[in-house]
Amino acid sequence: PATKHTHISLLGVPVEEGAGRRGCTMGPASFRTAGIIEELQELGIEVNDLGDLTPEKATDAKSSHSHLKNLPEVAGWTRSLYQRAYELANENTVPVYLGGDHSLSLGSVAGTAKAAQEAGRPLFVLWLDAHADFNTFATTESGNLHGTPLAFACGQPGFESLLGESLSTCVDPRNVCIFGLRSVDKRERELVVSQGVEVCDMRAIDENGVSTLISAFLKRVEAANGLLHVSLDVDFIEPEIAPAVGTTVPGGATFREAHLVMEMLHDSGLLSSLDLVELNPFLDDRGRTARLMVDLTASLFGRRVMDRKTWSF
Ligand code: Z70
Ligand code: MN
Ligand code: MN
Ligand code: MN
Repeated sequence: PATKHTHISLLGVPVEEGAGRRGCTMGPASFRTAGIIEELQELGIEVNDLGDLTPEKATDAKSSHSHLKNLPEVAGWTRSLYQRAYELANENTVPVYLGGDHSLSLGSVAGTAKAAQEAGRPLFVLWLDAHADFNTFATTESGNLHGTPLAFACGQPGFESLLGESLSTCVDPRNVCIFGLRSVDKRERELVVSQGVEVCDMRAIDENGVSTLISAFLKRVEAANGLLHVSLDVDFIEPEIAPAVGTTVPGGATFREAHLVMEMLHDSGLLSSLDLVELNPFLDDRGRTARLMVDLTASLFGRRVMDRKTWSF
């Protein structure tokens, strides 16, 4: 039985300092230009645009790992969003965080996890991404903090300077599913495996199809009475159809696979919060990636061609 998402809150998080190249700061504006508000309203949903977040100053954020890029800036965004996501998780709304690069999720997942813990429900995270984003300050080779949010959320050590304190609530790595993986660093891969994260790489998707894999994950969420945070990185999708992303990896999800994932998420009624990240409008081709991301979001919130019927052959 599909839950009616009758209220959505949009929050722009124009962070770009976590990525290796500039441009994601224009993401929230591009989502709005591509019609995200109107397309969701069209589905009968009440949409509240909260505008764009302002980052805190976090000049105290320092690390002995000197290759980390823009740590004080990313820490400022993280602290601001951590607080805001915590508040929104306690409201009767589905927050949609418009990125911004994937370092946005350092704040959105942590704040959501804190609220879930207080509500006495486990938080599940579906990470739709070509990458694992499970590097720590010690393992990152690039120093780009958008490669770290899942490790932070799952309580890996060494992130204290981000919040200025340790994370009080972590996500159980066994409740995380990385879906669409096709690029992972060596030490990052070891961490993902040792932490028991569920990984559906592209081979698993080719062999089983998205439907079987997503169903199995959603069943686990439902059985645990869990809350579900979905983090959609543009690079989950095949770059030929979604070029507006800094780190393209060939062999991504097709148009139809991506929509099917969204439709299944909608029908499950389990979604409680969403990140739309890594859209770099500076690299887009006449807005096509922004429009695709808006269309996928509409599928996630109930747009469909026909009402679903059960086939009996
Ligand atoms: C690599 C790193 C990454 C997104 C690239 C890549 C990480 N593992 N994440 N694009 N969204 O730099 O840590
Ligand atoms: Mn709902
Ligand atoms: Mn990512
Ligand atoms: Mn990625």
